Amino acid sequence: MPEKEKVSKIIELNEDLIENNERLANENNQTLKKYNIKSFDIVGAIGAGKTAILEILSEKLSKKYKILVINGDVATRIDADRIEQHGVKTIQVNTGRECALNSYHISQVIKNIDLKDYENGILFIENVGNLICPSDFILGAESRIVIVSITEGPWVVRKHPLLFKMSDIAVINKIDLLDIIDVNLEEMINDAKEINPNLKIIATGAKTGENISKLIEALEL
Ligand SMILES: Nc1nc2c(ncn2[C@@H]2O[C@H](COP(=O)(O)OP(=O)(O)OP(=O)(O)O)[C@@H](O)[C@H]2O)c(=O)[nH]1
Ligand SMILES: [Mg+2]
Repeated sequence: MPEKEKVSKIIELNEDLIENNERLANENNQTLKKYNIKSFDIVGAIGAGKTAILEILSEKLSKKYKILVINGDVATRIDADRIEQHGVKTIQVNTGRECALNSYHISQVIKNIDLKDYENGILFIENVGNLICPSDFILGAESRIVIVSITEGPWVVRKHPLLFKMSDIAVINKIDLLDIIDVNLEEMINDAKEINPNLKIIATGAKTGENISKLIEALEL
């Protein structure tokens, strides 16, 4: 096959993949809505604090809501175990060579559990730590939260516009380290606003608990 045809075949395959993913994501969304489950897809850089934030949210919200966390991780269930220590049920999905969850993973999980157990509750999905791969694969959650931290450098927002465009809430975490890391938080916030003027942006310190209540407000929980 000539090189040009090969390339267009690959593009076609990719488009099919994304289209199929979207179709299944819509089905997931409908299923979750049927049970009135509020769902959040949490994406972000490796080590930005996704699990740390989920630990605090689990602690603060589990008395008010039934909560399920789906943890995407390449190989381990370290994050799921951390979250379970806060009395919240988790389901681990190991993605192996895949650098993001996709809607098939989520559909398999929600098909194999009794969603009635989480009726009127919350589903948090922690995606695999990655700022690139998840942008192509929506999961069917109601809202997407992107989490970065100041330790990824002052340009982390600007360098990953797609995820910020596709998200509803942006969290800039680890602000307890502002004194020792040379970044301008205002500039990072402005970068995010410029990319997506509709974003709700919260700067948090998961270690200290700073602004977690603002995040809960932004999540409307
Ligand atoms: N100082 C400080 N450390 C934090 C904060 N949030 C998380 N950490 C630390 O950063 C490290 C990574 O945090 P995780 O919560 O595992 O990050 P993650 O985004 O879930 O990481 P992956 O799932 O591996 O992508 C841990 O050692 C946390 O204790 C924070 O707000 N401030
Ligand atoms: Mg994690």
